[in-house]
Amino acid sequence: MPTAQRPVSPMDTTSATGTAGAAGTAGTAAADAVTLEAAFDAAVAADERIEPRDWMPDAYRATLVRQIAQHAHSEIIGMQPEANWITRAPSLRRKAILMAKVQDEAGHGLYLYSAAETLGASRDDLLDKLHSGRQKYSSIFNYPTLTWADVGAIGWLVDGAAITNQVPLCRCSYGPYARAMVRVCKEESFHQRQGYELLLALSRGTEAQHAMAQDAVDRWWWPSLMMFGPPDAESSHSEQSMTWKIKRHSNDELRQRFVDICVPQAESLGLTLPDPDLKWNEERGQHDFGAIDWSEFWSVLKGNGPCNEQRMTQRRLAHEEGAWVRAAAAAHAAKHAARAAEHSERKEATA
Ligand code: FAQ
Repeated sequence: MPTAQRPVSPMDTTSATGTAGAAGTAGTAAADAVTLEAAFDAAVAADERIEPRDWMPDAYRATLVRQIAQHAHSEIIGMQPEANWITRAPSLRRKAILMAKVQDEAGHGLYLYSAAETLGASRDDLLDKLHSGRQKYSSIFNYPTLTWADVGAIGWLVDGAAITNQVPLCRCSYGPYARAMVRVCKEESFHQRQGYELLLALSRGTEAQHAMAQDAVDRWWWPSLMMFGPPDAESSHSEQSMTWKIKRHSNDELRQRFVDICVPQAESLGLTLPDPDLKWNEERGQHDFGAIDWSEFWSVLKGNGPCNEQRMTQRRLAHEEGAWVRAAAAAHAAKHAARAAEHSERKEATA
């Protein structure tokens, strides 16, 4: 059923069925809810996109706002670890690339906040929840960038993991999120390649440069695997999110896919992945890999990672320091709206 024929959002539910108007008994309201839910389920089952004007269950909306907000927060907090190296990039070329990449991450945050707004969320409220610790951002950004090689490891591994997770999100059932992901993935692909190329240059450089690249990979490998979220058995949202086709694959499936992609790439880089248990399993047609330290993951989520405090302090400061930009943009928009209104009034008067 095309989107246009589906029941529309809560504000318009009376027009959706034509029966729950002023008279609206409890019985008809319940019947309407069943109809609305059935239409939603049928659309999801048929792989159709749910659009902002469509009716959707409250829990579907809340799940999307939670995930999209967490994703948006990750993008803007994720600017910090790499921004740390912009002033110290070893060449103008590397500096230009890194600046473009960090700006892209800001842009991803903006697309994602806009996608959350289509669900009725307010950007101010989401940022407030981030700043007060009521919403999360990705665990990965609580690790420090100690050397220049970390910029390469983030590009190769962190952006690589992000792409593995986000390509299936291009088929997410919620239209605005899926469409935002298409552009984000194109940019992440550039990010992943620049990281790989940076690490390759270091790996093929002097002995000290090679060691620096290896050290960065050693530190970023396990946190990158944690990015995919807890094991399926401990993932509270996966089952429902997969039924709703928000998520298309489980956390463990995507993590396995990422490991299988990285192994040959590490070989080409001339670097080793820091896992003695990593080996090809002929029977499964996939790599076996060692146990992930989930206690570290949960501890980082609780705020005890190496950089949680620093990241949040910096984020709150950036928000405070940006207050004048938001005020100026709002004043500019108000001035334009007033001028446009004045213009159309004058046009009407002279017509
Ligand atoms: N970090 O039930 P599940 C990037 C939480 S973007 C922190 O499995 P779900 C680009 C989860 O929220 C990186 N928390 O959850 C870039 C839940 O807690 P809650 C961000 C995590 O949602 C590169 C609880 O654990 N990407 O890197 C994490 O079904 C370089 C139970 O988990 C996205 O956000 C974690 N890693 O699956 C930027 C992608 N994992 O909310 C700058 C979109 C789980 O109940 C530089 N998100 N939790 O309190 C997703 O695909 C999903 O949300 C998952 C988690 C897969 C992350």
